[in-house]
Amino acid sequence: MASGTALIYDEEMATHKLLWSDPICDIEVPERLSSSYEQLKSYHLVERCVPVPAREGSEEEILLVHSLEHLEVAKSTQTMNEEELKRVSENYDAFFFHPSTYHCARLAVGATLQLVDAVMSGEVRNGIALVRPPGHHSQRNAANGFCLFNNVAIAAEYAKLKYGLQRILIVDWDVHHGQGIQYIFEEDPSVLYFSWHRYEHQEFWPSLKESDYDAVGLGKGKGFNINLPWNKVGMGNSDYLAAFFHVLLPMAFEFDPELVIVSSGYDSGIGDPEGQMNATPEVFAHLTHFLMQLANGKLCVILEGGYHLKSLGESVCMTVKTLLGDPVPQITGEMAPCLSAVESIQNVRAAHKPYWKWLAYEVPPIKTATTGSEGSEHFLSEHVQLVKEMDKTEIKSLVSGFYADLVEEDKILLSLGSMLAILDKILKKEVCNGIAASPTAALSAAVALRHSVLFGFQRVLCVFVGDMQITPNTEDGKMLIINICEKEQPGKTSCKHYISLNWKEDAEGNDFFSAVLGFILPVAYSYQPNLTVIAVGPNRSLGISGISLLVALLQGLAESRIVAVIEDTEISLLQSVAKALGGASTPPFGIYVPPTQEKVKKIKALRDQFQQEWKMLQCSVKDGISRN
Ligand code: Q9C
Ligand code: ZN
Repeated sequence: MASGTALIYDEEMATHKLLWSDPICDIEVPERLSSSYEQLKSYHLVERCVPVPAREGSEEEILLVHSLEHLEVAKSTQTMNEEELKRVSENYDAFFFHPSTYHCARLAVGATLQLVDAVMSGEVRNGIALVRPPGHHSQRNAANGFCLFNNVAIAAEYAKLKYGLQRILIVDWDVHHGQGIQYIFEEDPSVLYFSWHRYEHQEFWPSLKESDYDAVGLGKGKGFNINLPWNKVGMGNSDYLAAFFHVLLPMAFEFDPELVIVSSGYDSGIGDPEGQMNATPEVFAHLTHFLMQLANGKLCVILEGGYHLKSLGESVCMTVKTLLGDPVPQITGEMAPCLSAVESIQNVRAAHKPYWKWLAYEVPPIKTATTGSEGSEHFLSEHVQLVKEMDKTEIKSLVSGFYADLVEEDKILLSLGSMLAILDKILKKEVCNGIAASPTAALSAAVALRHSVLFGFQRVLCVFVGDMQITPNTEDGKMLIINICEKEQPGKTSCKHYISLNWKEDAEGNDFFSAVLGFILPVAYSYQPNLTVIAVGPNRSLGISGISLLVALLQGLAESRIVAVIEDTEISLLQSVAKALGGASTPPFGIYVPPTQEKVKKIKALRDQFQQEWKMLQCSVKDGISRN
C-alpha cells in the first residue's frame, strides 16, 4: 500500500483578498491559509509531509463542471479596477473579486487535482491541499459564498475521467451546505455526497429548502445525496460522531468508494463565528481516522471554510497528524448526542431507507406521519413523525385538475396539503402509515385516491365511513370503495368497485365484527390493495371502537400502508385511530351483542351478490363456485 501524506500549499493563494469593506465577506482572509501553514510548521508537521507543488487548473478542467460563460466572466476580472471588481462581485451572493482571484482560483483547482493525482498514482497514501478561494458553494454558472470554482466537484469529475472511477465519496464537514456540489452531482449515482450543515429550519444561510434531509438526489442519483441539517447551534463532538456512526459511515461502507474527497471546512469547529458549533479540534482527528478506513486509504482533504484562525489551525493540524498515522487523541465532552441532533439523524435515516440495504432493517420504525395542523397536537407521540407543510402553490399544482374547483377556502387547501405531504411519506416508504385531520374528508379521500393512482398504484382500497359527498369514478378498477353509511345514498348503486354497505352500529354494544369479518376483510383481501385509505366523514354510523378495529385489521393489507383521513372535529376519534395506527390494541367493545337477524341477512345478501367477484367471500359450497 502507498505511504506518505501529501501537503499542497502555495502562498500565492493568499493574494486573493477583499479590497473594500463588506461585513459579509471580511472573514475570508489570506491569513486563513498562512496561519494554518505556520501552525503546521510549529507542530513540525510540514517536514513530515510530502511536498507536492500546486499548479493552475486548465480551462478544460474547469469546464468539467462550469459553463464557458462563468469561466469567461472570471477570466475577465483579472484586468479590472476596484470599482469594476466590486460591480461584478455584486452579481453574486457573498463573493468578492480581486485582480488575482482568477489566478488563485485556478491554483486552487490545480492544487486539488495535483492531490488527486498524487493519491491515485500511489505516490502518497493521502493528503491535504490548503487552498483559497474555497469551492463547495460555487455552481456551474455562478460564484457563491466565497467560492469561484468548485475545486472538489472538479476533482471528482477529473478522477472519474482520468482514472475511470465509478464510485467517489465526497464528505463535506464544512458547517455550510455545499449546495454547489449537490447541484452538480444530484443526478449522478457515481458520486455520493454527504453534507452536514447549520440549518436552523432553513433560517441559516444559504437558507435553501433543498438543504434539508429530504433532498436525497434526483433520477438515477436518488439516494446518493445525503443532507444532515443541524437545526440548533452548539453541536459538539458527540453529535458529529453520532452523525458518522449512524448516517455517513454505514452508507459509505455500503457504497464502497474508490476515492474519498473531503470538503474540509473547519467552520464547523469550536469558536467559529459562522458555525457557532462546539466541536473541538480533536474531533477532526476522529473524522479523518474513520474516513481513512475507506477506499483503501485513498483520502484527499481539501480546505473549504474556517474563520476562527486559532481553531482553524488546530483543526488542520489534527487532520494532518491523523493522515500521517499518529495516534488519535482522546475525544472530550459528555458522549451523548443532543435531542435535536438525534432528530436530524432519525429524519435523514428515514429519508434514505428506500435506497440503502443496511437501513432497510435498521431504521427504528417511525410508524405514523402527521402534520402540525389543527388537531394533530392530540395524538403526537414518539412513534409519530411530524411532516413539513407544503406551500400553497405546491398544493395547488398537485390538486389541480379534477378537484381544484371544489377548493374554495384556504383552510381546505391547507388540509389537502397536509394530507398530500403525509401520503407522500407513505408512498416514499419513509413511514408506514399516516393520519390527517380534514374539514372535508370526502374531498381529501378523493384527492388521496387520485394521487396514489397517479403515483402508479394499481389498486387502492378506500373504506369510507359516513356520508361520502364525492364519489370518484372507480370503473378502471384502480380503486375499490366500500362506503359504510346508514342509508344507501340516492343515485349510487353498488358495483364491483363501489360497494355501499348500509350499516348502523348497534347502540348497546358492538355487532360490527360480523360486517368486518363477514364482508369487508374478505373483499379487501380479494382485492389485494397497494394502499388503504380509510376516511371518516360526517354522519358516521360506526363508533370509535368499530372504526379502530377496522384500522387495526386493515393493517394486514398493503404492507400495512394506510392513510387515515378524519373530520377535524373528531378529536377523540383522531386519538383512537392514531393509537391503532401505532399498533396499540383495540379499545374494548363492551358486552358482545350478536347481530340482529336483519343484519345477518344483509351480510349474507352482500356475500351472495359479490362472491363471484371477490372470492374470499365464499364460505359455503354451492352453485359450483370455487377456486376456478
Ligand atoms: N447574509 C464557506 O464557508 N455568508 N463559505 C453569507 C449572507 C456566506 C461560507 C451571509 C458564508 C459563506 C466556504
Ligand atoms: Zn463554510
